Amino acid sequence: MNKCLICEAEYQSFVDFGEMPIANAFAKKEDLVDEYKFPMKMGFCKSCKMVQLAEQPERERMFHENYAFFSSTSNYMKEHFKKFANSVCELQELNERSFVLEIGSNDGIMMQNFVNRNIPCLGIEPSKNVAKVAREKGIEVLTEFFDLKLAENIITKYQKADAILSANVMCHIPYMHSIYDGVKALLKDNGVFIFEDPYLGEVIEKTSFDQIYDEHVFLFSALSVSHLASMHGLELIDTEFQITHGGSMRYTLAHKGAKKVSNNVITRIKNEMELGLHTPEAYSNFSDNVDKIRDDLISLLIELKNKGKRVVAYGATSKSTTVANYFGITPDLVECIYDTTPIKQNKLSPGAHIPVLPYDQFRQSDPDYVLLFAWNHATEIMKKEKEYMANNKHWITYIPKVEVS
Ligand code: DWN
Ligand code: SAH
Repeated sequence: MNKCLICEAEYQSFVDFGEMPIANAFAKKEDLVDEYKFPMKMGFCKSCKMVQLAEQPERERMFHENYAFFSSTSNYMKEHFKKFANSVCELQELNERSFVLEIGSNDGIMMQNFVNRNIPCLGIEPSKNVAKVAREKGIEVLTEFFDLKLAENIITKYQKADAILSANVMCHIPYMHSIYDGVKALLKDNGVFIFEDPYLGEVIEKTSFDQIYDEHVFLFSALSVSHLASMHGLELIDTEFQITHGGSMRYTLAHKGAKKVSNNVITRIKNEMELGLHTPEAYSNFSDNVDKIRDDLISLLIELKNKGKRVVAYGATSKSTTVANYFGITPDLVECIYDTTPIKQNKLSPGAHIPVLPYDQFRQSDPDYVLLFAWNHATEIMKKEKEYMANNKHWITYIPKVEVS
């Protein structure tokens, strides 16, 4: 039995991936001594409806001065965050006297849009290397972990916020009560807290099990977010589905009673209840569904190897650490992974030790098959590679099922 991070009730896990490495711990061969691993299991708390990791490595092991994920590697995501920022400007009628805060601002992909519009803003980003890139774009960043204590310091040194934003960060933080207390203290009376994260409903429906890795301690739903908000005098007032990261949800919260609750919150929760996301039954087949994808993909890779076909991978994602390690994909099945991120290149992938090579070499590699680890960017990547792949090469994808195209 595990103890819920939100309500402290006991709950059981529904999927067990065994020992997993840190998803972004790309390393040189000589540095691969005593690779850190932790037992990765995900469970569902019946009491507060939160889906969560039973155990998570300490935060400094994951977020530090060599953090390997830089948000601006996707042009689509740059556009996405520009639209996100514009929608906040409109919703809150922001101007030069407003104040916007982003929790987990990474390389400034979202904040740069506020800077461009002369709207005062502050990023919070504990990973120093990515924060440095944001600062070079003229964005003010505090290189600290956000929590209640930091929120109190920000109120003293700056001002309360018209909007607190966060994308793909809330689901990384186990100490949610300190975060929500901090947000509650920092928000102006009419302020909004808007965050988005991979959506539980999509993960269950598509069996996108690779959204589960060390950094992702929670998979949220409107059900679990509305409950958590109500524990802190906040209220879920809007939800909006996003296609990013394989299916995400944007949640808007405000002080309780301060703003009108949109009808779609009620519809969303009703829909989640119809899907049964509030009951253990919704999670009972998940593990078997993952194993079916594993069996199909491994059979395909072995068959291709036996036929003498060359398979490489595309995108050294955090998600691929779960896929490669749980499925047992080794370099004899997939030669290498091509990726545009310099800090990952010429290193080995965590646990599975597949070489990561600079993307520039992809076009000369001439493989027969390309396993798309960055499946969430399929539209952007497949468009970019259309001509090259037309030359008798095939994509392999595996969410929601194994497909060759
Ligand atoms: O939640 C998180 C999300 C926002 O980003 C973090 N915990 C970590 C990270 O997860 P991820 O590593 O699974 O994210 P992506 O965006 O799926 O990673 C894409 C990878 O593929 C990057 O390493 C960049 C690379 N890439 C590429 O080589 N060529 C990406 C694109 C779009 C490309 O064209
Ligand atoms: N918002 C970006 C980055 C997501 S990656 C995007 O959507 O692309 C997750 C980020 O959260 C990392 O940059 C990590 O350093 C940051 N992070 C983790 N814990 C945090 C905390 N307690 N406070 C602020 N940022 C945090």
